[in-house]
Amino acid sequence: MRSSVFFYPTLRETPQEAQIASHRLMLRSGMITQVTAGIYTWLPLGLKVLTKIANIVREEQDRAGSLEVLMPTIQPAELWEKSGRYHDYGKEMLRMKDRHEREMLYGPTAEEVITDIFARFIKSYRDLPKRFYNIQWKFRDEIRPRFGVMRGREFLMKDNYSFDLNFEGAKASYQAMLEAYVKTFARMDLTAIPVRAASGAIGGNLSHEFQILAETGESEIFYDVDYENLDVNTLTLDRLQSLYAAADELHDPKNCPVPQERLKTARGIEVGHVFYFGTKYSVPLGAYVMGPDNKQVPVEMGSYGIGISRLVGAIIEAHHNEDGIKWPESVAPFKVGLLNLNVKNQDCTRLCDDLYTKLLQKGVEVLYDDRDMGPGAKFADLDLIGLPWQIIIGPRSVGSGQCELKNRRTGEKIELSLEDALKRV
Ligand code: P5A
Repeated sequence: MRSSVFFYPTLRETPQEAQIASHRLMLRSGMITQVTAGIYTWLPLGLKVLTKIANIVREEQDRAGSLEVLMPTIQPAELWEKSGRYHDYGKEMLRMKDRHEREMLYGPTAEEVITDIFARFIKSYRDLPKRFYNIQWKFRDEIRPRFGVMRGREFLMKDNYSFDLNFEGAKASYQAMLEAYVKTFARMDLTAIPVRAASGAIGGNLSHEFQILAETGESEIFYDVDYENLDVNTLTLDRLQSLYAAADELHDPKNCPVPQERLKTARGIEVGHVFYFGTKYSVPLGAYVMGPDNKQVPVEMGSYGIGISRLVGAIIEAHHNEDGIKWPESVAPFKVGLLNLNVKNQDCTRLCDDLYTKLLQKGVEVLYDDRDMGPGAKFADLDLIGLPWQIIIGPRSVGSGQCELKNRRTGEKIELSLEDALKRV
């Protein structure tokens, strides 16, 4: 992609409303722009990252044996009246009426919709277990939308719903999701700590939040220092239950099982939340199956969320410096930034064009800064948007055949031949 064709309206000044780094950097790099409070347009650069994150989440959900569906954003109130949540949900739910005066809502989550689908199509224990997920926009009319995409009103969520015959099965589903989550976050260069959490509006009695440690995080968490040596790759539900880590609402200093000297407290960003809630939705919505003993039983359910749009902000909080973002390669909008220091110099431009073509032929995602601008502004933009690799070519490269390769993460710069640069990236 050529910068002259692309659209990423970068800002030099820090926008007034942005209080945390990720919000500032997303606005300054032209990834998003606000439409109204808590509602954003994803511009081309931001959308590329959002899509990459969604695809990693999708791959790991598929790998964990879940089936993707796409449920609507608009739901009928009727389903929520059955589960009893229509009145309980309160002002966070955006309600509306259609032309026939039927009450509708913009879905804040989809337990009711998916349970209804299950109830209509699945009748036998032989079809269990089943896990369905979708990646869809949700709306919650948050009192205080803030920090950009971190706490939006409209946000993109991956929500998965599991259906099992009994508690043992539901536990296995919960475990499968824990494993999928650990892998998903690791692929984005994030360490997410699973902590016990209150189940709130979703309900149930077993719930964990996945928290990314960050000073600007909205949640306070408490954990045993042993947690820091936890090998998340071999995480089991039993191990998790035996170790103490809790979200703020659940932490009780009087009954805390961890001695003071081992208890740590930190701030975190909740990027995922998993729930087991048994038959809370299956009973009122009629999701029963015929069991092996020929008796009808309500299915055991859980639901599992990941804040996909929030993750964009969380990754930036974890990976940036004062100059800009430092994208992990797996989610970077482009892998390489190719910077032409002097577009008026025809020989220099020929070298750049040639390398650009070769990179494209190799399937490397590259943003080629071919704009007629001073080098200072170009360097600043490239650091700001945070592509993992920068290749800098100037008039001096014409004689020497050398260019500069910079690793955005480490800041390391090396001089090397154009061919070697091509090989390296
Ligand atoms: C689990 C999936 C649920 O809604 N039902 C379906 C369950 N859980 S949750 O914890 O309420 O939300 C799941 C994740 O969505 C993100 N999230 C948000 N992201 C941005 N802005 C918001 N206002 C917002 N609210 C929730 C969080 O990452 C949360 O863990």
